[in-house]
Amino acid sequence: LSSFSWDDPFLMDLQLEEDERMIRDTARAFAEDKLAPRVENAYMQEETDPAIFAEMGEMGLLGVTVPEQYGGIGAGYVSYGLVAREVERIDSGYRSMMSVQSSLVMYPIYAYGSEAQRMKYLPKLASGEWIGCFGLTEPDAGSDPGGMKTRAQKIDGGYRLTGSKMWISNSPLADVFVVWAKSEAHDGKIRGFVLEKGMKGLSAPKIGGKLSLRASITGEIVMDGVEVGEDALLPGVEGLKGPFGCLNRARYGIAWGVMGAAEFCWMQARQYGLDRKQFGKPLAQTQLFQKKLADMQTEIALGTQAALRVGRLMDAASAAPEMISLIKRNNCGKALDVARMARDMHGGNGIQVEYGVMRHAANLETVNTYEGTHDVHALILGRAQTGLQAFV
Ligand code: TGC
Ligand code: FAD
Repeated sequence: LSSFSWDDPFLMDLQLEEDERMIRDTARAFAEDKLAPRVENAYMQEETDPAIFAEMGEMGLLGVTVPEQYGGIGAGYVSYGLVAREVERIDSGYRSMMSVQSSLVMYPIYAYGSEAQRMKYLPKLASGEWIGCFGLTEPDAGSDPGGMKTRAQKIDGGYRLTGSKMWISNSPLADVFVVWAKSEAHDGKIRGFVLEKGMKGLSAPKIGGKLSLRASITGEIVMDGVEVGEDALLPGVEGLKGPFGCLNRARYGIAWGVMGAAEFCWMQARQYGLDRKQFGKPLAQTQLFQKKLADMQTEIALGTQAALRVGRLMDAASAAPEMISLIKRNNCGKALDVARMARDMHGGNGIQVEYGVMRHAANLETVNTYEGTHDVHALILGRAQTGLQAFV
């Protein structure tokens, strides 16, 4: 038997290909150099620096799975997951910015768009020159997106869109809006449209006052009779499987990303326990502290290993959506537990911004809720094993 690597219990490093390690290391260096120095201020001031998109684009971190001819780097889903983990190690909000752009804006344009749409949008989204957002959720349709009210009415040469979207990451900064609407010309089926900043009737006010994900801007999308041409319709998909096809990718990335946030909290808690003495000995020398560290290590090791397994299956085109529900739900819930535990293990210091653990815990509340809540993913898994639909 070989010796144990406490910080890489199942030797994840050895399970990665050389190019995957390189992409991971690039993402880690970028996250440490460019994102870490900004995050405290961004979080405290609730400010998002739009320059981050171009900086990510320059490093090839936007749309990593998109082929090179459209500006991506044509890498696999394991690489995409590794990027998410490194970015979210700094902040879930930064990973949110990256994953919306990659999985929820570039992916649908690539997978469902015309060649003209791909050529027009993908290179500028990959470079970060353009910022994208994805509008599915509405004020009265969150877990149940099929209940959306946004309508696309047929007009001469195109469509008129009316409705409003709520809780949309990146929207106040966005140049490109992928929105989902029920289209009268397609028997009321859900279709995707690509809108652009500056269109008459389109606005995206910021939602302020968030106590979570404060480094990532969130807004509404208001469509007051926005008129678009036929070329705004995504021709390749109809029905809820359109947005869900994108969400499969983004949820998978989240399963990796939250493990990065959890690892940060675990490392911080371990170091704090080694440095801080109470009752004449390091906190890390107490049984309760060590039990918490063991729980963190175990959940993170199992969660990352499961994410890698699903990533390999995605790269082999053999992953099922339910597998993604399982890892999105489990890894978010476990990361939230780890972050809350790390906050507690820091005592009073745990509430201070400079230790980072409470910021991560607060962020993970959102991540546990968006892209399908913890309970909604339980219902997806419950349906898969009973054949019984519990949503309605
Ligand atoms: P249901 O009857 O189950 O399915 C309707 C149609 O959709 C298809 N489908 C899928 N296709 C591909 N992948 C999946 N994962 C799919 N899930 C469903 C299904 O086959 C069917 O197709 P067809 O052709 O037969 O019509 O739909 P339902 O209305 O009963 O939905 C149930 C439920 C709860 C599972 C679903 O609505 C759900 O997942 N709700 C959660 C909503 C959600 O995830 N919203 C995310 C909004 S975007 C976001 O949060 C971005 S944050 C990003 C960031 O900042 O990082
Ligand atoms: P609800 O659906 O009202 O759920 C409230 C509670 O009820 C939850 O606990 C839920 O689990 C539970 N519940 C719901 N239905 C059932 C049921 N059938 N059985 C049992 N329990 C149930 N959306 C986008 O489209 N694009 C984005 O970019 C985006 N970014 C976001 C960024 C942030 C910061 C946040 C907070 C949200 C974002 N969202 C985005 C929206 C997000 O996806 C929704 O908030 C999420 O899907 C939940 O919907 P809801 O908030 O309407 O909650």
